[in-house]
Amino acid sequence: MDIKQYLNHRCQEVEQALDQLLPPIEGPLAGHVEAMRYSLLAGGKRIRPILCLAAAEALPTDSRPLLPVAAALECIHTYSLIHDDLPAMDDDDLRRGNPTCHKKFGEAAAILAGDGLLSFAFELLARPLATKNISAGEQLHLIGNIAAAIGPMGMVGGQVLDIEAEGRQIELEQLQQIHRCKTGALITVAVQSGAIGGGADRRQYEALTSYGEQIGLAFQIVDDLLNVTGDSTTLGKAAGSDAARGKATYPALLGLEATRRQADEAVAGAITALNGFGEEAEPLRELARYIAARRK
Ligand code: GRG
Repeated sequence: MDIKQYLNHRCQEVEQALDQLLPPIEGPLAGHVEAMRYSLLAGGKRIRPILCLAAAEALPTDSRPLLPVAAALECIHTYSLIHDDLPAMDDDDLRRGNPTCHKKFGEAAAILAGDGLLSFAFELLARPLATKNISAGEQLHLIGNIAAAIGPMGMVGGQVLDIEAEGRQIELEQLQQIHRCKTGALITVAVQSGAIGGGADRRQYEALTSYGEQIGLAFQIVDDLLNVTGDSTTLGKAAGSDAARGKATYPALLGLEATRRQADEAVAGAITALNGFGEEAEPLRELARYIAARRK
């Protein structure tokens, strides 16, 4: 299969859904909606929603009813980027090649755009899904899973640990915990959401969870590598990189060669986790390879 073609097609599907689902820019809240739409629709690889759809496809099932779930995952991801870019956090001027939300609309508007996207995501997740694969109880499980993955024990907790570790020497184990929470949890839950929405049985759910955990790890290791090699469009500006901010990274702790090896091992582990799946899981296998080979 041609992964670039697959990604383009899925990207368009997700962007169309986002555009249709988000409120229009009109009325007294036009400025607020504009700030949300500005950050959400300004590009991005859409990896998390695509992983959700590809996981459902692996089962195999019609993934289209899960588009609101996929859109919600991208709203959550974009909220995290808007807040991460704020002066109180990473203080970045550019995101996805454009001025960050606070640079364009001001700090208060950016905080509220992030809050708006986070809340809107849960509104989307609670809408009835147009599929018989998932009961109301399972949908509740899916929503609870996502809340846990992005909350104090997940993405937000990872961000707290990351900020606390700034400028300090930390061990590899602590770095792994930061990455597992800060970046890995949302990636893993994106795959799990596709699994639940696609009607996975327990064995399939566990296999897809293992896949998600390992590509989450590979994604962050590659992000660290891109920081060092300067290829990343999100963070690779030498002065703004994690290393320059005094944050620990895989290459700083392990060296470049061992870091690359860890990424390759995580991708191989992710692909092995899919052994029980057939050809329908090919997009997931290719996505794992793409995450390892990506240059931005
Ligand atoms: C502020 C609550 C809160 C959390 C922030 C995930 C996170 C925690 C911050 C993002 C900072 C960051 C850039 C982390 C490195 C890994 C990462 C998430 C990169 C950006 O994701 P991509 O590459 O970006 O999928 P695109 O633009 O393609 O969507």
